[in-house]
Amino acid sequence: MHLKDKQVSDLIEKEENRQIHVINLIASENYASKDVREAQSSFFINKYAEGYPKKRYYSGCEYIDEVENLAIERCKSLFNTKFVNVQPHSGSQANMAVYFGLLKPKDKILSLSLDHGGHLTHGSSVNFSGNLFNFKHYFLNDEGFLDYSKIDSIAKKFKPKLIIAGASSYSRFIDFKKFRDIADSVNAYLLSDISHISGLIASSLHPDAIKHSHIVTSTTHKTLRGPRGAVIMSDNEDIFKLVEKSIFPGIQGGPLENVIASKAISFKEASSESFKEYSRRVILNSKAFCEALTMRGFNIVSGGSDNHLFIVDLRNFEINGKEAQDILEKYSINVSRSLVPNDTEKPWITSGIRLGTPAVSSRYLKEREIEKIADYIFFIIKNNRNKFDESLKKEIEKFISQYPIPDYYE
Ligand code: DSN
Repeated sequence: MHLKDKQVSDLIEKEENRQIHVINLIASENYASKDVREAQSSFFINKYAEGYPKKRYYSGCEYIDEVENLAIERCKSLFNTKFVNVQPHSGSQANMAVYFGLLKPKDKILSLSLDHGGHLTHGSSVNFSGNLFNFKHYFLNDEGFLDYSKIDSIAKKFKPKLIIAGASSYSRFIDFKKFRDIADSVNAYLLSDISHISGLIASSLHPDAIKHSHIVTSTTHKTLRGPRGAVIMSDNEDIFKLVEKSIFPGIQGGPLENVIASKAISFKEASSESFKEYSRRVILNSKAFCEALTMRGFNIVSGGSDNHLFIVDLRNFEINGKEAQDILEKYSINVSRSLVPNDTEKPWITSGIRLGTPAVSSRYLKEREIEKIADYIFFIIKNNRNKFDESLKKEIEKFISQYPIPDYYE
């Protein structure tokens, strides 16, 4: 991309070059197609369209309405659901819209604890959610799995108005039906936040959430491989209407229609057979990665993965999550530090790292290459106190740049 503004143009070029030469294991990142990228820089960027299709506060919205309706219809068909809002700018705003639409400040919410894999917007004390609502958390059991009978007994005592199923660092299948049964037994709403796993659900490779939930939120840029943004889905019209009103006029102004155009493209891409094949590869790679790291002495929380990510508990390697993230970054491997269950380190430090396979699978890496990456990680972490090895960094960059970032996925 060449812009007239040379300073910005240079930075864009540098970032492209960085992405080409980095092994990206950040579980929440991916490579959107060229169509998804380019629709964001289209003329839709110029348009104000507060409101919804056919109910806008501005004139000139005929094509905006068409593109937003197209995104809605494609999303409905992809997830087999009745009502969709494609306007949330982010997963955080989608969750905020649900809380504000269905609850009052100080209402009780039950969710997964942050150090066991939850999310900031699921009640962290440093987030609006934890400040405005009364959260209680459930935890993983000692084996690193969700314990549904424990969640049920906490729900019975706490009597929340809303239960959140969903995580940002949980490597196992989530049984949304069991969550719904628990929610029904205490007369609570069930919000399923499928931000991480929505691409796998769309590919029918993870148990469904939509039909079991009152309301569902998801980002669009993780396993779904679309633009940065989010959607809200529901099969219940009354609940959906409350949440829709909460997005606009409740918390957002003008929708980003250029991003909505990109969302429409990504929903079509995700409904293809090749996307299903891609999702299958994501999971196979994640399982292969866990095995390869386990063989090299790493401890994986819960012992493995059913989805696109997993958490490595680094305590037996005597390195914390931040140190591991920093040293791997020096060798052009991107990971995210992660709390492990019952972590004694602060969230800025952590005792683990989260690894994910959505991005490397988009570059068509398979088990053999994953094993090689596991070797690199083992070698770098084991020798982290040694002198920096420039030739190893060059080798890693050469290795990953043999797998181009695709413009299109066939
Ligand atoms: N930042 C995202 C993640 O990495 O999981 C969640 O918001």
